[in-house]
Amino acid sequence: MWTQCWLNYNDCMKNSLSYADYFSVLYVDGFKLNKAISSAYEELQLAGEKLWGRSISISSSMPQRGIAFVKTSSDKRGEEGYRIYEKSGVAIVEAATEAAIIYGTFRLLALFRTDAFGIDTDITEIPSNPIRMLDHWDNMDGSIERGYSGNSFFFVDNNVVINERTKDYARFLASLGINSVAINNVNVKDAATDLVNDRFIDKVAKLTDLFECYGVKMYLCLNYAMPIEYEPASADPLDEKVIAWWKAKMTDIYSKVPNLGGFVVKADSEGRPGPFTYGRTQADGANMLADAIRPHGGKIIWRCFVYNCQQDWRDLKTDRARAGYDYFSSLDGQFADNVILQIKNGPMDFQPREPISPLFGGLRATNQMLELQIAQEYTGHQIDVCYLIPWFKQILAFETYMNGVDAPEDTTVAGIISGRARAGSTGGIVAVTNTGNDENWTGNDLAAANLYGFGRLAWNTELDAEDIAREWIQLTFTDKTDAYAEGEAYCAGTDKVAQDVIADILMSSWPAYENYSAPLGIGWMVKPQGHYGPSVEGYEYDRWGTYIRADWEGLGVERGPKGTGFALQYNSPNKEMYSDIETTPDELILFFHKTPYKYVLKSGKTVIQHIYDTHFEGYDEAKRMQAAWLSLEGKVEARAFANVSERFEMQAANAREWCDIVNSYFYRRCGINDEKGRTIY
Ligand code: GCV
Repeated sequence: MWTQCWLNYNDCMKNSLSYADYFSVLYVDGFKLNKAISSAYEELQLAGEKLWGRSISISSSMPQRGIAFVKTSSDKRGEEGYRIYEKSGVAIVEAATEAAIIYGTFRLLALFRTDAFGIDTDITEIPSNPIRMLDHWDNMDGSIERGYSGNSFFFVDNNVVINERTKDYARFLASLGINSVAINNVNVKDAATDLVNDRFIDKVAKLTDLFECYGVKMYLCLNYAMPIEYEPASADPLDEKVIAWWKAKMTDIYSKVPNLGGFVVKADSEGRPGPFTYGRTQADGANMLADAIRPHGGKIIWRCFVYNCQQDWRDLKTDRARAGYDYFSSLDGQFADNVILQIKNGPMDFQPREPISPLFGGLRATNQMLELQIAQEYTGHQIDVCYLIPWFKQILAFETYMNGVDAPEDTTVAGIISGRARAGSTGGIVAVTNTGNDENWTGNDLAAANLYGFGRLAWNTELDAEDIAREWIQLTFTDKTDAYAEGEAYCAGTDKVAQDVIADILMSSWPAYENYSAPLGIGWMVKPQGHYGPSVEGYEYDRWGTYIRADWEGLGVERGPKGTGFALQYNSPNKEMYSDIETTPDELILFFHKTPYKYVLKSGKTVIQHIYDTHFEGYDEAKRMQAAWLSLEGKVEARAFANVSERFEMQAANAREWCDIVNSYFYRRCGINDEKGRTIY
């Protein structure tokens, strides 16, 4: 079996008894009782039964007391927005589409469960982002690339699996208003190419239908090089035979899976073939597919993770950070309107901290999506706790100055991807997901806060990271344990002290991880390949373009005008800010500048003292968080307690390795003593 995460209707919220009466009848006005509407009804039945022992029947008219789904026009709230309000004893979810009704139903349940619904409730929700997506890197043999929570629940032994667990996953997505999911790895290999062939297409159709019943569009990752295996024997996007082949292929796919959202494509990246192979541009490749899919209403989500992964470490001029902008900025305005460029948050690769990709704000006439990673590839493998939502908030708030300093439009990253920055554009937000078939879905129980948090933030980028965490705690830790006698607080989710402890752990976790792993934006001091644990020079003499360039005098990559020039890819005034070491924010100084160990930061500390201090502090924080968690023994359900306790044990050991190895490495390099005289080896 598997857990229900934040849909844990094991509630011990006796104070919410007054809500029970809503769970008597459901009135459906203007919708047919099928697909997402019937899923929403089913969810109400499940929750009513489990929370209050009530069963709900269908009423043919507005009841005296109950719940109602009401269809309205899409004018005010768009296709996906909804209104939740109470009117004379009836809890009403009002929306234009079935998908919006199911999102609203889950929200209504969350309001009940957090005791936040009342006769004055009148909430209108409109999603911030058109596309709110999760990308799976699941392979068809069942493995997951960068997966830290078991194997795939979509694929086993080169086959597609559809079962109750798949349905529960769809419920999780709908409960957050996630409206898109790509189920297979962007590295499309082996059997995965056949997801669009007769071998698997029926199962793809079934899965797509299942997700549709939860308001979620399913996407597939596409093997761009596929026609090489067929009669065109080429993947040249300007070759007539290739064009005709893809047109026929899309027609065939959509005749069998008419509700498929479209395709995500990784091309010309890390060994994946692409248009460069034929001397064509990324726009040539994307537009060819976009043209073929256009008659069927699908989208092409084209990734910008294109760089040379065969770099010579001796080459000090080439800078991987530049690659995305160098390849894509000159193509601005050339992409078809059903193409969306998917851009990783940073110019490198999901490090604990990076600057924001200069493509945001560099592209002015192209649809863009922000790609984040909640799979904790570089942030602790879901062994270490690392609640990423505070980091994502910073990314979204970054001001790109796309239209100059005084532009009235919202030209933050959030503004660009939502479509607010440019009339007629579309976009969205996607995360590489952290789920697998582990009992608790996410390896570490606390990592589910990232899945929940991403979904909530994707829906509303204005939400506060700590509020999201607290809501997640309230909805998740609902098992009554022996620590709570009747009449007291009933479970960790409602116990203010326990809630504070968990919220504090989550909110402290990303800064702690950054402290013990990657100070001042340096990144990449991880063990190669696996990416868990320290190896300061693990990537230094390799081909990946991921160098720290440490010597006896200092460390960091010079990316200002006298170095690789990466800083110049930003709009003013960011360009000037990052070009000058004196104005570069401390937290990114080593990303942008080769900096002497004795350089004094804006904090007043030298670089080397900052390195020592943050590593000791990070390790101390890991131990403090561990002790805080252990104080919850008996208060959180035994399984979750054991799961997180075991992982904290590993996290403390990992933090110690990071602290001692990084500090010793730099001490040995520069010979400068720690001002506080702590043990460095
Ligand atoms: C799916 C990084 C990861 C790869 C991943 C790639 C990508 O390089 O380490 O595992 O491949 O990013 O985003 O395509």
